[in-house]
Amino acid sequence: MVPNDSSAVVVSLEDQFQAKIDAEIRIEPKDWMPDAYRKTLLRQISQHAHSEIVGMLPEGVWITRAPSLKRKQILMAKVQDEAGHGLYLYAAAETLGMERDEMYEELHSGKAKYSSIFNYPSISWADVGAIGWLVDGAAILNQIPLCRNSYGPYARAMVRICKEESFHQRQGFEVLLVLANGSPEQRAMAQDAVNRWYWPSVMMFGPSDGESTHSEQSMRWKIKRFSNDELRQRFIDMVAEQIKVLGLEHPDPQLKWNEERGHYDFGPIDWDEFWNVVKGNGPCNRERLETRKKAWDEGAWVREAATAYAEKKQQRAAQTEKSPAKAA
Ligand code: BYC
Repeated sequence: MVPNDSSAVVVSLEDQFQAKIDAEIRIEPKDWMPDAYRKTLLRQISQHAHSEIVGMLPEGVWITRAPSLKRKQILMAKVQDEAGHGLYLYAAAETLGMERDEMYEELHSGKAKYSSIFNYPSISWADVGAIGWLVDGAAILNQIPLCRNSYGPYARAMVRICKEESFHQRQGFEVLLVLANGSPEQRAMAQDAVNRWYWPSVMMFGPSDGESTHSEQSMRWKIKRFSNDELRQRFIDMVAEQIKVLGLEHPDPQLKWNEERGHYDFGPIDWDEFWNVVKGNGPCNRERLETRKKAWDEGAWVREAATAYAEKKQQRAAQTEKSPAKAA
């Protein structure tokens, strides 16, 4: 029997959509997609874009205080890369039908989230090293699987982002390596930064699988390829080995290799701290949003000038088309 009610037609479209996902066929902007898929992607991609833009702030404050011209150049390039990542991601989110201004409005009003990690202060030069090594290191582990996510524009944006994150992690590690092998004060500074950034980086992967509201559906849609806890474990295993090269103490006294699991066991994660930061009560949440809003307000004249220039160019082009001889 041919289904004659519209809900049956939608169900069949959803089946076809899931079959495409299961066959690893990418979904492109003009393809049919369930509204919930579009909403989930918009939420995740816009949050990701906001994280890149807000993420420029903790390191950005060290550009003027970098210890040498070379360090300043490297840090400036890294922070600019993060701005670029934000722009690719906003562009990917726009393909799902939301205007960029609306996304900014959601960030500025506190409606949209961004990564919890950027609500911690960067109080010494060693923090630049710890952010590069730990935060970008966590980001790479989370983002490499995103290069294979089911939505074309998001997956393609992630390829370049991952290449750049890889350079970021190395520069952070190298900053810490120099400090860890420097004077006792420099070594202490490196240890202190690693102690402060380690647990917030472990939390970056999101709530544990049992508490993760979106994971199950996002894995079915192949937006996520691994669960929050799987990626977190990879990060813990990676850091446990790399910290040996730095010769610093591991911030988790309960960290222990588990032969049977083939992974490191680790101490308890302070989930109260995580949710407190996510809800807007971390050490720098208010400061970060105020800085972004101020940058938006103060940049109004640049947006107006760019719009006026684009209009003028369009008018000139239209005139040339109408009367080429006069325009020449
Ligand atoms: N912070 O169901 P769940 C960078 C929220 S920036 C805040 O597991 P999902 C860099 C989550 O949104 C890289 N909130 O969610 C830049 C959800 O709340 P809503 C940033 C978090 O989406 C500059 C609720 O908790 N990377 O690399 O399935 C300098 C339940 O969670 C967090 C990305 O954005 C958090 N950490 O999984 C240096 C990667 N975690 O939305 C470096 C893309 C969870 O229902 N995003 N929440 O209100 C993802 O991969 C996923 O969205 C997550 C969370 C793994 C983060």
